[in-house]
Amino acid sequence: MGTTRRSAFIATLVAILMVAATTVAVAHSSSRTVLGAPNKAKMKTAKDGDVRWILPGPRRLDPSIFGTPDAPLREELLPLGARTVDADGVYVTAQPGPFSDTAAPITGWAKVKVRDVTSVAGPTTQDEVDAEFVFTSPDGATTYRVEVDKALPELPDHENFGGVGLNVVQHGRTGIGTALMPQVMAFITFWGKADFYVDGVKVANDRFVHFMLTERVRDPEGDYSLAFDDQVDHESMHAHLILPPTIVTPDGPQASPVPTGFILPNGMEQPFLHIMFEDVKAK
Ligand SMILES: [Cu+2]
Repeated sequence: MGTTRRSAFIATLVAILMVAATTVAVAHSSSRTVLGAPNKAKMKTAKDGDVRWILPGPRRLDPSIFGTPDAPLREELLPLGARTVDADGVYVTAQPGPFSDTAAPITGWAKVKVRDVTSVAGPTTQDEVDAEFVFTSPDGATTYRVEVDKALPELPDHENFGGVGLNVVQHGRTGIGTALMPQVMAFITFWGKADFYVDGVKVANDRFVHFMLTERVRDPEGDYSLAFDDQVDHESMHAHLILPPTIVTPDGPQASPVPTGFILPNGMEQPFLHIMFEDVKAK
């Protein structure tokens, strides 16, 4: 091979390698970003739509996930000590919580904008959340505002897609989020850190918040009970905002009741918020 031909050969080889490298880069720029990133989504509710406050109560246990009192399944998802049989013989959680069949109508609205860049949980995230939720207490006496502008890059107990996920299946037996919710398609989901206002006064800047726009798991035309896996309505959507009794700290999430000021019939202050928005538009 002459010098000229050898040079041409090497130049061609370099060109081929560069094209190959570029193709790989375009196809997927990093192992921790979603394909086609950034992916964006938006959701907003009607101004005077159907909004409901979930009251604490037992969660009926789906036999397809948890089995029956005589033949329990999946203790890793819910220990036997956290299960009981109620006065009517129904297999339920031993403690009341945010996944009950009881709700009260309230007023409110929400708007959510997200950017999904990071694909999986890790020490940092490029995911972005810009969300605002305003709603009243069941007696209408108190107005709450929840503002979220930070996605949590990772959680100690399960995968969170870097803070924002789009079109992901979660809950049920997926291991992502509580098994007390049925398995659902979440078109938008995020875990973030929120500022929390009560009657216009900022009372916290570190509340843990989880949001999902999902397939319907409660029927607003029916009794509004929480569906089992085989009852999820795959044809329509609604949105969930949940503030568990948890704050975000530099050492990770820690237990801390939400200062709702809402006193339950037993004299206790409700320590969480679980708000449902039924009239949603998304793109
Ligand atoms: Cu969820």
